[in-house]
Amino acid sequence: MSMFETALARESARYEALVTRKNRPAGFYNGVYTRWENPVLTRDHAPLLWRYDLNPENNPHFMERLGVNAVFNAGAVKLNGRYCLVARVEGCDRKSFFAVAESESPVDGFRFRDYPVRLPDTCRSETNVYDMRLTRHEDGWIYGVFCSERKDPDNPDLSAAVAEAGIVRTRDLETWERLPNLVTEESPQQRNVCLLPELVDGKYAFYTRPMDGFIDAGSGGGIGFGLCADITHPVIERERITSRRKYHTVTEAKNGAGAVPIKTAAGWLHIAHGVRNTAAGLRYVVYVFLTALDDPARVIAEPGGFLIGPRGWERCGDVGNVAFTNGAIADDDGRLYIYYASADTRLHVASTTLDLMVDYALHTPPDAMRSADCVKQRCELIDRNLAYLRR
Ligand code: M1P
Repeated sequence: MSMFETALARESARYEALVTRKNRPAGFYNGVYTRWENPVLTRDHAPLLWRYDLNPENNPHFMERLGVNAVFNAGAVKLNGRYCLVARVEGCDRKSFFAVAESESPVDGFRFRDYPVRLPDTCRSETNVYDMRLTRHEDGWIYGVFCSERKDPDNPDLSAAVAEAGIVRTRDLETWERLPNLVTEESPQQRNVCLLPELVDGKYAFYTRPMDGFIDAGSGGGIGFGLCADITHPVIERERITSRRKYHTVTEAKNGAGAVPIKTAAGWLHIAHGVRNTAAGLRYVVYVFLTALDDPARVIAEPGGFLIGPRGWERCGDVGNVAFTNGAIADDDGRLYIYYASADTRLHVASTTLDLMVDYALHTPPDAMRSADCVKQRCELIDRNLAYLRR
């Protein structure tokens, strides 16, 4: 066999072993969710087709021509009985794009389709796209809302950028119609925007994230909420703040929508992200809150602390100390799969149920906001436990 044939056979076998590898629960317990041992998507899940020139005449050394650096932050939806993830794939050239990976199982067996998503290219200055949230809307479309990023033309700083919410819609995750980017009249920048599956007062309802700049939330008070009458000319005139950023909590520096909110009998379940500053940089975690069914902007429960924080090797990667979600799938039987990425590098799954998440949301105490009050909160739990154990 030629060197080319040997390498192709070896890499093909390695790829098949990876995508057919069975997953199993990891040794982590908190009673709320199960972490699974293997990531569901990694850079190694990118098909050889995308990376190598498979013609030995062009590529006698079987060299990777277009490398993939990371596969992470995925929107999620169940379609035709299959678990579908629209992942953020980042090439070695730093540009991100979207690609659909699907499986019959929620926890393993994900394979990418042959081609990445060919997003309609409607704006020449758009440089990077990422983090699509998929909403199966009551109007019959599946919407994808994502970050559309371009260089800030008014700022000579090479890193100065402008983030907006791009919108596409599809019925099959194959053909995508692009709509104009969302305009939020009160906020110059937007990232982490997602669309509620139901109309509110006959309008399309978006969770937004008002920001002053590309990185800093600045005066943006937290996760916003706004209505738009016409999805084909999407304009939000006014944003109301839902889950607020607060001093000395997991959301102090920033927060943002995560998975598209899921309707439960107790309220809309939000699995969002919160950011704090540390001496080692920003730390991203996944946290939860519920909003009212009759007013999806009104928070009715917000457990203190985080649901998923980066643990063990999840802390390591391109952007360390990041746990981030933008997709979850709730099955008809109440099982829930939260797809979360670690360190902007790979995608994991955590499994739970809607009942467990509602119990978590309603019965986890809120943040007591001060060390002294947190100690009181913990001592009350210990008191109750000791009284119960000694009964
Ligand atoms: O690097 C961590 C995350 O940073 C951004 O989130 P935010 O806008 O809240 O800072 C996003 O770009 C996200 O993709 C990334 O995972």
